[in-house]
Amino acid sequence: MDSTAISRRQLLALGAGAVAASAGARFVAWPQDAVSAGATAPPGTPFPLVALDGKAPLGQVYDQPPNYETPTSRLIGRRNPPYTDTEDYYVRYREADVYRVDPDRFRLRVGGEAATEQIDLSMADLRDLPTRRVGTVGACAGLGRGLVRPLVPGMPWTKGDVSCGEWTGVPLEEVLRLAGARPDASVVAFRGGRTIAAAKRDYWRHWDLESMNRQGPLLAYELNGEPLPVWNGFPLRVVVPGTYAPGWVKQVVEIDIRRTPHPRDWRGNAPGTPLLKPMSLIVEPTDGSTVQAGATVALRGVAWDHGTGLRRVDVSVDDGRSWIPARMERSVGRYAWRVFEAKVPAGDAGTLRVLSRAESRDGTRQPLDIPEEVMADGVRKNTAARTFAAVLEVRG
Ligand SMILES: Nc1nc2c(c(=O)[nH]1)N[C@H]1C(S)=C(S)[C@@H](COP(=O)(O)O)O[C@H]1N2
Ligand SMILES: [Mo]
Repeated sequence: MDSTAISRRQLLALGAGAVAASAGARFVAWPQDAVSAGATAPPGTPFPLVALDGKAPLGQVYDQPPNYETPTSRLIGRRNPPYTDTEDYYVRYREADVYRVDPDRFRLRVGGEAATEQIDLSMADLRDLPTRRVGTVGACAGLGRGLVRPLVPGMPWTKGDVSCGEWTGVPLEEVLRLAGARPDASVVAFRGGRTIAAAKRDYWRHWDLESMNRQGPLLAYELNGEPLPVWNGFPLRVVVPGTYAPGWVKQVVEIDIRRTPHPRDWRGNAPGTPLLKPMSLIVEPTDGSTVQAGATVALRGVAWDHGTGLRRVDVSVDDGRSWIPARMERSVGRYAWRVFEAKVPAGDAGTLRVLSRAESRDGTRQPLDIPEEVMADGVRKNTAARTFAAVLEVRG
């Protein structure tokens, strides 16, 4: 039995049966005969584990474009915990044909209406500039989308389009300064290296400069002390600590310094800085694990916010009627996730649903469900800030 095996019951508990059924032929169906003997804990993704070149096996949510989620069992890395190991860091692309850049010929163009110069920087130029190293959670706005009912359109991620990495690169302000950014520059837009063929347009993302600068943005060329994997943006990508990752443009080749919104921003929203909402995920035991009735279950998870700092994390085994405080490990950095631990009673045989809830120092709490207005206002919105239960099987 390979490590992807998971029972149909576990799959249904995760809601992935519906995902696979509704998602159409391009999604790889879960093998009918892949029945877990219960000997090993499931990896923590309902999708088949497939390795991209240079990456570890990840949950293949979609193949082309590559959308691969980190199994929950691997969110906390082994080499430098709590950071996710580089090869396990999730992969999300809109381009089917990922831009492979010759680093010696790569140039980053920087200029725009609110800059005095237009400059082209090589990787050697960028490496000569001052560096910044920062640990941060990177989270897709679609985190958990495939677990939301009713199902909403978009990649049906479960709990793995999120990771925590330590990034090294050039502070963005250094590059803006070299291009002579004017005092009235208010928007910065980034372009990814290749036109998205299916959409026939470039991946431009714009940010509000002032609020982005408060997060300490960088142009990163290393993840966890190693050159970026192609799949995570080699040779250069945008990283804005404490924010959702859609605007962390990978293979960034152009920066446009502006006074007005970029006309071709991918989403067409007003330029902003999408701060991470308080969030937590239980990573151990993984979904579908079996525990003994009457036993005490040791839980481990990760929790984060946009840099305010967490006040507490609590867990619940009664759908939020009562809460048990979790113990938090020390913070390794304001934007990194924190590991928490708690013990809960397994209770009687059946299904055990465990909730976790993070609260930041400013009093903001992770909601138990998606706020009404988000669901009402359209399905493509951010589904990422809510509670996703850990679903365990209690054996009598
Ligand atoms: N060039 C490019 N950059 C991109 C994207 C993309 O499709 N193309 N996707 C964005 C989205 S939606 C996310 S969530 C993050 C994912 O980063 P990762 O693949 O390194 O985890 O990259 C962002 N940067
Ligand atoms: Mo994303």
